Amino acid sequence: MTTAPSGSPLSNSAFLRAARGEAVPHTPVWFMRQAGRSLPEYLKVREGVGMLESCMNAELITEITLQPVRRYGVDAAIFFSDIVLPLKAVGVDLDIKPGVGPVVAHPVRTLEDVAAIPDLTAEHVPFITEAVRTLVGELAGVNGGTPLIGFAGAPFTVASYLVEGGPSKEYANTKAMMYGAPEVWEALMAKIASISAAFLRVQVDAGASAVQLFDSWAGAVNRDDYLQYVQPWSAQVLSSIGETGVPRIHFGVNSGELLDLMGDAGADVVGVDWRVRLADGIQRIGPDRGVQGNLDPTLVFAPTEVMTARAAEVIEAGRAARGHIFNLGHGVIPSTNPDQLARLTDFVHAYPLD
Ligand code: 1CP
Repeated sequence: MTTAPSGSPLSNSAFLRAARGEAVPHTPVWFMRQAGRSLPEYLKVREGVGMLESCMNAELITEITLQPVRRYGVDAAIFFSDIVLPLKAVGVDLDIKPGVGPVVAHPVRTLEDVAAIPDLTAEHVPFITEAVRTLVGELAGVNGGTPLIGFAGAPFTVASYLVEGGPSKEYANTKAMMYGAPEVWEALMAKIASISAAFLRVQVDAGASAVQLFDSWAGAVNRDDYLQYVQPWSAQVLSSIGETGVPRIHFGVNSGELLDLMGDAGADVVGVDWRVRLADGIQRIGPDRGVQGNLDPTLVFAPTEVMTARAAEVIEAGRAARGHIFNLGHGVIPSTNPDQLARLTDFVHAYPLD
């Protein structure tokens, strides 16, 4: 339990202040998937190194996590890893294929399949502890103290890869299990909740200042199904680190219909997808939680003045929230020009809040 002591420069960073709903000197900004993807310096260090291999190498994790912080001066670093890394670490046979994503060799369909997945302990991921510790030390000296965000995948989204065997559009097998084999579904969700909670705990114990739970594909279910089959397990993950006091961000794509429920799962800050007007998102989330988001990630391909005009609208709308962390409404698109993200960061930092 290593939350930054209150009053410390780190604890006073714009990112952590906004996450707690406190006044900020400028709107804090970071970008989902800012590490990796579009950066030439990332592509260079990844040459000849597989994705999972790089996620298990503390030196590479540290370097890749720091790259966007150096380049953009963003207000937070996101730990370089993947939502399926903890599964790999406990021995699930999977790979992350370039241009595809996570691919699971033997899709999970039965209680026996679930029972064969071990629980995660810190001993499975020593490279995570080492990388987080190094990063927290390095980031303390960056821009007066830059927080590190740890992350994990939420049970529904991780389950979708395990059950489908890879990326999916309809989540048909996942939802077939959810509706048709509730005992298998519960066992699987309980297993992933335990693994994701342990993965977050390792990162927080090593010094991460905040966490984000990615339920990227939760928007595939309606409100009633979310309440019955998804939310209890995400709530379990979020509450498991509640006592550490680190802010918890919860995000899903296409989650406009679920924003209040994702907040109720136990988030301090709810990430808003770019399809939702931020003002509407704030209404749905309510006054007790902060918001993160939500510029359309394709706006970086527009002329700079169009992008910044839209960013200004997002910042203005964000003022109505209990706290606003500027971000894109989903991850950085791989073909993004890093210079546009640099301009966007500078614009958000310079935008007057008085
Ligand atoms: O800034 C960062 O990039 C931090 C590291 C990070 C994060 C936070 C990676 C590295 N992945 C993630 C989270 C993640 N992984 C999510 C949630 C965020 C989101 O919605 O974008 C999801 C759904 C995944 C699964 C995943 N891993 C996909 C999506 C596949 C699909 O279903 O469409 C993909 C393409 C990956 C591979 C991956 N993860 C990360 C990188 C840099 C890559 C590319 C792999 C490569 O370079 O070979």
